[in-house]
Formats: sequence, structure tokens, C-alpha cells
Amino acid sequence: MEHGNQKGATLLRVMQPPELRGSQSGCSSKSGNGKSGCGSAAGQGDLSPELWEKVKNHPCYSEEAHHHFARMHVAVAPACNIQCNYCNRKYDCSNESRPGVVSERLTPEQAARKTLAVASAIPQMTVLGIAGPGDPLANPEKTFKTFELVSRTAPDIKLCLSTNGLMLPDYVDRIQALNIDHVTITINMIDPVVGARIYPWIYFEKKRYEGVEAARILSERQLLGLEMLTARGILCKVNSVMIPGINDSHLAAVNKAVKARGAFLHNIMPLISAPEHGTVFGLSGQRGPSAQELKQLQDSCEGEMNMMRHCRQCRADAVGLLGEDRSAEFTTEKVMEMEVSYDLERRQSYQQKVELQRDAVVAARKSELETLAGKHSSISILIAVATKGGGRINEHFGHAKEFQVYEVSTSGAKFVGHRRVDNYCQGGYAEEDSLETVVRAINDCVAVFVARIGGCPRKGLERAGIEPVDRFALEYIEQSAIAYFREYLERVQSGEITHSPRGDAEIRQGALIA
Ligand code: CLF
Ligand code: SF4
Repeated sequence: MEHGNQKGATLLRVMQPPELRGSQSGCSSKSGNGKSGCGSAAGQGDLSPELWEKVKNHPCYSEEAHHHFARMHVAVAPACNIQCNYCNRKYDCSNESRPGVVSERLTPEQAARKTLAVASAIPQMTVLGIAGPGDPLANPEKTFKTFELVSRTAPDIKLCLSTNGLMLPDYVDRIQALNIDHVTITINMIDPVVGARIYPWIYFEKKRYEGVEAARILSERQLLGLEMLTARGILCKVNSVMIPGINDSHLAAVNKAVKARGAFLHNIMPLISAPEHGTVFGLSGQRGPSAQELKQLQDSCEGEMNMMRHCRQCRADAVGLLGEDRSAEFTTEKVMEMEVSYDLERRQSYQQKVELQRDAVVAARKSELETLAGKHSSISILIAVATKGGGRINEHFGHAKEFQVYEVSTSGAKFVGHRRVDNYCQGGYAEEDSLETVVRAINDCVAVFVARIGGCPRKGLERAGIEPVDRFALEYIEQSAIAYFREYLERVQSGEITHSPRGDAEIRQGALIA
């Protein structure tokens, strides 16, 4: 564990963007991205080459990578050994997935073929994750067989596992032997009294436990599993579901506990809860957090610990960049008909080009940030961005299914979240209603950056006090955000505009599905 902690501390330092290292105010959430974003020797910092390789192209472990690299999940693990009050067994695991029905459950063989098919079609797909629809370690043979098959046929793909942690200590050796070097554990509490309000029961060693005893066993197993993994140098991310009134004030203690055990990243996600999901929380009216509540908690936990803020709570069969879902292109039927040619050289050469693009994004950000040198202000603003990926403002307002949100201050621009929305352009129906939902989702932002925008939504946004900005079309996001902020400060200082805090915003339920 000590070894893991030391490693963790080193990683945390280098995860900050080079230009912000040493700055208290900095984008430690740039964290997951900072170094990773660099994709260069400089960005690697003092990270060992082996660890750098693990992090730099993983879209969940590196915020910066998530603009460029994709992941895929295969739904091979239907069973679960615990009950969470935010989950309905008929649906996806909502600790890693949107609670929607998984389109198909796959055998390990089908999953391996699908992985090769996606790897052929999407050369920037770098990670295969198993995240449900139940718990992968409650289905160990299917899970490990899938990983074995893929590691044999597609050795460049990183293997990633997400678990509730109950069975984790039993499988640490197997995880290590298979080179699964990224493991996510969902840890919502370290206090069993809190846990009893989240988990009605667990099934462990052929016995069903309930209430506080169930939560105590689960918590002990989760923390033990985390310690065992980090002691072996396996990168661990902790996911926590923020449940207002139940564990929101407790998650700071969870953050400390997992940090002490060497966790690399902490991903605090909003509860997904609606009556139609049929979950205990959904039916009892338990609400999820607002955008401001979530951000405040993430901010308060962001010390030396990397906070993940770009999670999309994806389905257990998601495919593509985190902000998109291409799973419908890869159904079993389609995969069986596809000509699959896994070409390692082609994949590597494509990924090298992506690395160059990534270097350009970082260089542009760094150079723009220099224009803020010597400027001091307590002002920070949020900017919503319509993007299709690549780190650029390249999406039409009307086509955006989500907006990425950046916080900008004299310290720079940092990604702080995303907001899912309905397409404004839905073929002419209910466009006014769509605009209202967009405004509610980005109401805390002073501006929205888009590649293009029509006259009607432009006026509607202006009425809501959100400035539509299309003059940075196709430019890099962070560079543009810093340039906009510099002008914003000048306008405030000249008295042209008054800066005042904006209101809260609404987090839409669930993640994007195609
Ligand atoms: Fe999948 Fe999870 Fe691996 Fe990523 S997802 S198993 S670590 S490859 Fe990522 Fe999706 Fe959030 Fe999970 S955005 S739900 S954190
Ligand atoms: Fe559902 Fe996942 Fe919880 Fe199991 S661990 S009950 S599948 S949310």
C-alpha cells in the first residue's frame, strides 16, 4: 500500500498541466488530463514510461485523452451479488451505466469478435472495459475469458474492469496475471450506517446479509481490494454516486480514505434517479444533485487527489468517444457480417497522428495562457462548448447532444463537467421547449461556444443572459476559452459589462444513448 501511495503522489503531480504545476489554484482536475494531455516527453513529467503508457490514452483516466480516444464496453456480465437502491436488475448497472436496457448480452467469444470489429473500424479505440450490466466479478469466468481472448488477439488494447468490489480481494492475482491495469471500484460509503441506506443486501459466501452488517462487509472488502491492487501498482479509480441527504456530506471522508489507500482518481457522479427506472430511490422520490451541488463537492475533494469530471455514466455496451455512443453500429448481427481486419500497424499510425493533434491542443493552450500572465482577478466564469471531439469547437448548436463545461479564471481553463441536452434541431418539433431545456442545463454559464447557431436560438440564449459565441468556430476549446476570458475581464474592468454570479443548472438524468 505504501508503494501505491507513493506512486499515487507522483502521478498526481504530473497529472497537472505543465503550465499549472505548482499553482494552488490550478486545474488539478485538468488532472486526469494535464500530463496525459501532453502526449509528449514533457507531459510525461517524472512518471515512469510504464505508467505513462497506462494513462495517456485512456479516455477515463485522462480528461485530455477523452477528446481524442475512445473506449468500448462488452456486456458479458449479467449477474450481481449486491443490491443498490439506485439499480433495477432489469436495467444496466447504474454505477457505471445509464439505467437503460442493454441491447444484447454477449458470450466471451462474441465479445472478443466485437472488440476486433470495433478496433478495425475505430482505430482510436484504445480501451476495452467490462462494466456490467451486473458486476463483472460476480461473473468471473465470462469476464476473465473475454479479457483472455482479447489480450491474445488485440494486445494493444488496454483492459479495464469496473466492480462493486465485493469479490475483488479474491481476484486480485488473476487481475494482475491478465495485465488488467485499470480497475474501478464503486465506493459510496465507508460508514456502514450510511451504507445501510444505499445497500439493502449483499450475497457473500453463500449467505445473504442485510442492513448495517451487509454494508460493513462490503466496505471492508472494497477497501481491502483497493489496497491490494494499488500495492501491485494497478491503477485504481473510485466511483462514488452522490446521493443528496444520504452520502453527500460523507463523500469527503470517502475521498480521504481512498486517497490514503493509493487510489489514482476519484469520480463523484450524480445519482441517476427517476420513477420510471423502477429503483428504490426512483420510486421513493430521492433526487439527484444539481450541477452546483455536484461541482461544490468535487471542488471540495480536489486537493492532491485527481477528480474525474468527464464521466458520462455510460451504458454497459457503450462504444465510441465518451460523449457519443456508436453501439448501434456494432450489434452482433452487424459484427458477424463485418469484414474484420485487425491491423496493428494501421492503428498505431493513426494513434500517432492523434498524438500530434493532442500536442497542438496543449501548445495552443499554453501559449494563450501566457497572455494572462501577471493578471490577477477573483473572477471565474463557466463556458459551455459544443464539440464533436478533437478538442475543438466543431459542433452546430442545434446538433449538440451535450455541452462540455469549462471553468475559466486567470489560472486557465479547466473542464468541469458536461450537460446532456435534447437536440435543438429535432426536425422542427418543440424547438422552443428544447431551447428551454438547453438553457436549464447551461444556466450557470456566461457563454456558449458553437461552430454555428441560428437566429432564433441565438435570441433565446441572449434573453436568458447566455452569450452565443461562434467566432471561435473550429478553433481549440481551451485556447478560445482563455481568449474569451481575457476579453471578458477587460470588458468588466472597463465597465462595459458587470460580472455577477449566475444561477444553478440542472443535470439531466442518464447518459447519452444514440
Ligand atoms: Fe469503461 Fe469504466 Fe473502464 Fe472507462 S467507463 S470500465 S473506466 S473504460 Fe468512464 Fe464511462 Fe464514466 Fe465508467 S465514462 S461510466 S468512468
Ligand atoms: Fe446494480 Fe451495479 Fe449495484 Fe449490482 S453493483 S446492484 S448491477 S448498480
